[in-house]
Amino acid sequence: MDFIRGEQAATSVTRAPSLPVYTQEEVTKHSSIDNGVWVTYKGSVYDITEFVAIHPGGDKILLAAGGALEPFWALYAVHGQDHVLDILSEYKVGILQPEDCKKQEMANPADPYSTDPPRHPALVVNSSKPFNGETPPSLLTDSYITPSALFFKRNHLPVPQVDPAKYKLQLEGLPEGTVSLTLDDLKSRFPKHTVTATLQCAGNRRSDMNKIKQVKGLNWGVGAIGNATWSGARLRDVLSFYGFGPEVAAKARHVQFEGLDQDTTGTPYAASIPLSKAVSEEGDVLLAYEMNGEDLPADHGYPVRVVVPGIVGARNVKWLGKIVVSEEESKSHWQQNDYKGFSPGTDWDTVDFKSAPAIQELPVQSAITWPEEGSTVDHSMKEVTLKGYAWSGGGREVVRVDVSLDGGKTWHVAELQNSETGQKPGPPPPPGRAWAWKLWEITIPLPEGAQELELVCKAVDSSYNSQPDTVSPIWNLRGVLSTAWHRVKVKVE
Ligand SMILES: Nc1nc2c(c(=O)[nH]1)N[C@H]1C(S)=C(S)[C@@H](COP(=O)(O)O)O[C@H]1N2
Ligand SMILES: [Mo]
Repeated sequence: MDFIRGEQAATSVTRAPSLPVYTQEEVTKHSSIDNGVWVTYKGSVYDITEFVAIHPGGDKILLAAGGALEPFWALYAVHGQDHVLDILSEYKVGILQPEDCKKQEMANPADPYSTDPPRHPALVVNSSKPFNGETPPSLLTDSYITPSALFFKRNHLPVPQVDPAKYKLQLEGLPEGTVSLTLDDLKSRFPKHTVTATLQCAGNRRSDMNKIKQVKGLNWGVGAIGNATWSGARLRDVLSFYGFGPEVAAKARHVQFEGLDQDTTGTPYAASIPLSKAVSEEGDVLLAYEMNGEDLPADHGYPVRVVVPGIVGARNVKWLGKIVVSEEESKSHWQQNDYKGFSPGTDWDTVDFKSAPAIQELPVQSAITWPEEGSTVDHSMKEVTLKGYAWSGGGREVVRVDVSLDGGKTWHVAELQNSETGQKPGPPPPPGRAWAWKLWEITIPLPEGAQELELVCKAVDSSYNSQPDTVSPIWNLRGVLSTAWHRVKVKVE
């Protein structure tokens, strides 16, 4: 597809002789005069100065100023879509001199995703470069612990190749100065601690928001969530070992994490969490080297990732390269200009990312995984069985899941499962430390004569928070925090 589009772009260039021809040098020059932003793509020259302010990916676009878009779009393959090319075409101002085109082609790096690991074919792929895939709903609730191969994968960049023998974890901001740890240090110096925790992407169920009005982001269904056991060193043990104490605590407010995955300019994926969460004994934050009893898989952060139970997926930094104890939040794009919530009335022209806090603890969430949207329920069975999951952020336990077959007019209480053994219910988690989801199930008699059912679920957490009934009032331009009652329509035949 990309190839075909490329051909078309090239053809239209030759048919538009009226456009001026620029050299690479001229394009670069235009990007420095009056702060204009010119770029090239497949032989055409674009003046995108006015587009910069409304670019969904923020200032990142400035990195391409004066040069070719290709290496960036190879990294952020979400751009390879017709509507993106349509937008770009509006800004076309000329064509690039053929000689410079050739030079560019030769300079373009090979596919940075060629070393990504193989993935399970059952994953529903949202984007392949970077790889983003979710667990199909019906598989999601088949086991309390999500098998690693089927666990959703959310990558912003190519998966970095890390040699465990050469792996070094840097630690900054402590009295000891900069410390460097090997994988062996991490495993041998600190007790191994295991936590069962659910990880959910801020964009889980974004597709429900897209149905109301288009949002920017991967079109996740209900499967950008999973539950795993994670083992590793406690972050607080590591910080204390290297001198964290009241003196540091008096000043520092955040702990920043940097990944080893980098964009074309060498900028890593990064995020931060509040210091209090990082060092609290009840916080259970791990520098995890195992997932479900095995080495972390490549997609999930091999050899070490941070697991921050109860906190949005984005802060659970994978392929961890650096930890910084700091007075400030991470300066990264993902901490500052993404993963924040806004009013439904805020659009890309008015949004001010500085005005909203970074998402940390997630609100209460639940979804129906069975039956699936549009499926048919057998009338002769006289009853219908529904399955799903429920989870809340910040260690708040899900205490109840309500289910309706009639769009929310009448309600039934589902049975909750919170352990591997399928005990209903298993032993309760310590208060404030309910990191893992609950699966739920319920069998309800079919209403007389119904031909269609609107199945609904909603969960209540230990703070008696519940989910909003509709999407519109929580719609936001980035499509995060999509937690309205989950509704699934099925036919009865
Ligand atoms: N280094 C790094 N860490 C990262 C990411 C990333 O792209 N790079 N993605 C984040 C996001 S947005 C999510 S939702 C989770 C997903 O974790 P998973 O792929 O193990 O499911 O990882 C987070 N940590
Ligand atoms: Mo995410």
